[in-house]
Formats: sequence, C-alpha cells, structure tokens
Amino acid sequence: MTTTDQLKKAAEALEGATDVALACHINPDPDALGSMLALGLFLRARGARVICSWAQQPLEVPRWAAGLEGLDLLVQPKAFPAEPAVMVALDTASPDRLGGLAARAQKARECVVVDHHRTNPGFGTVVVLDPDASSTCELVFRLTDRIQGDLPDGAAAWLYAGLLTDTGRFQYQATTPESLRVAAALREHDFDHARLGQVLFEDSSLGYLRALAIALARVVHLPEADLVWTYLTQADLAELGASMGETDDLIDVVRTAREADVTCVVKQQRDGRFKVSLRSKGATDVGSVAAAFGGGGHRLAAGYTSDVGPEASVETLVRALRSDG
Ligand SMILES: [Mn+2]
Repeated sequence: MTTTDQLKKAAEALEGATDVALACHINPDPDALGSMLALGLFLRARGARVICSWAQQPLEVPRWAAGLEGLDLLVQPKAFPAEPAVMVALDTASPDRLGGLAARAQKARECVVVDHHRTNPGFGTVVVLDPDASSTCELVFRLTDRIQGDLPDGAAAWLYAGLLTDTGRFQYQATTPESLRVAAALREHDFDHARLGQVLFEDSSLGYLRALAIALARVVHLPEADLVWTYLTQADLAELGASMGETDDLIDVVRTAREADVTCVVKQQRDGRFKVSLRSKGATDVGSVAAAFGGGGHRLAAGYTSDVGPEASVETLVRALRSDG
C-alpha cells in the first residue's frame, strides 16, 4: 500500500471518531510530542474529545514545550482509557516504545500508527509508515491535510518543532522538497518560529554546559572501529546539577569530530542501565547495529539499552562494528 493509501485509511478512521486517545513514545522528543499534540489540537478543533499521554508517571513536559498550546490535552497515563475506541500511536517504532500503554494499543478497537522509523514492524489496525518521511510531524501534516477542518496555529507550531528537530534544522538527508513545502505551509500560520528555535536549540543550563565539558574531555577515538565515543553517569549529573533530559544534543557536538564516521554516547539512566546512542555520518548502518542489540532507530541514528557499564558496552559495540564493516 502506498503512503497516500495509508493516509487515506487513517483519515477515514479519524474523521468519524468522537473520542480519540493519542500516545507517543516514552521520553518524547519534539517529533513525538509535537506530532501527538498537533493531531490532538486538530481533532479537538473538529469537535472530538481528545486526550494525549505517554507512559511516564508523572508526565514531565519538557522545558521547550512550556509556552505552546494544547498542554491541557495531556492526562497522566493512568487516566488513559483501558480499551480506547480509537487510539493513535505517534513516532513509536514498536509497541514496547509505548511502555505501559502498549497493552492499550492492543485493546483499542482501532489503533492508528503514524511513524517514520524503518524498523517499525507495522503494528496497529491502520498503519501509516513512511521511512522516507523526515519526521512523524510531516506525516501528521499530510494526514490533517486529508481531513476536513483547519489546522490551528498552535498545532502548526508543534509540527514545526518536530520537523525542525528531526531534520536537523533542514540539514539531514531525510530533508526532502516535500519537507520544505510542509515547513513553508506551517510557517504561513501565526506562531513565533524564532522564539521556538531559541527554546529548542539555545536554552542550556550552566549545569549542562559543565556536563558537556566533562563528556568532551572524555572523548575516545577508536580508529579500528571508525568510532568516537564518550559517556555520562548519574553521578556526573548529580555533581554538576544537570539532568539527563538536558543532554540530548551532547551527541550532536561529539559527532562533529572529523576523525570518525560513527559516534557513540553512553548515558546512564535513572534505573542504572545505560542508554547507548549511535550516529553515523553515512558509511555505517547504525540502525541494524542497534537492532542487533535489541534497540532500533534509523540507518544513521539509532540506539539501544545496555545492562553493562560504558567501557563494556563499547567493547561489545566495537566487535559488532568491526564484523559489520
Ligand atoms: Mn521522529
């Protein structure tokens, strides 16, 4: 089925819905949160009863999102309907990325999945899956375009946020002429795009800058694996007064190193386990490497969770990278 056919089916499922429960992946990034709240605002403006959530209790709205509209759509995951009539899962590469809400997707009478992760197995009753789309936000724009009703300005701001971040400010390979046309259509709406860019990209705490300094001082180059890597622990953050949520763009700084194709950042999570994030400049399919470790993502950006510490995680990773190349 073409993406256009998929969008048509999803539009049909949503057009008649009076109650819609939307969910996105845990630790939502702007594409996840943006696609969910934009679609939520759009459906609510058409008269549907809408709730949005993700499986973290309590929900913590990221700082950058504080000034945007539609946060009143958010409910704690425990208030998410047990058997939704219509559910939408956004930017969610697999059911387990829904965390505790995965069972609801199974119980939902209709579950519409809108996503752009190549590794998505295609769960749900209606699937809109376009691995060539820059972002889930781009797909949501195309979806709302097929449904009667105007896109509220507040929804356009959310979509712009997801588009902006998932394309690396329109730089990454996945940025197509279509992405730019969608961006242009969104910019016709009334929202402060300059302010949005500022809260998304220029809002560091001093604690984070100090954590960045430590992580950069630890960067190791492993030429045999064409890799640079570094790590941060919970102890580092506690000492510097930074939170892990602030360190999302650490990897974007590390991967500017010209000496290697692959970048790896290992970050200890609150539960003590380690999140291993991978990026490639183009020569390595880090998506399949991450998948081999039970993770997922895209060809050039992927990740997985490891139970062992940074050194041991990277040792195993190096073996995988070398056997791959
Ligand atoms: Mn995305």
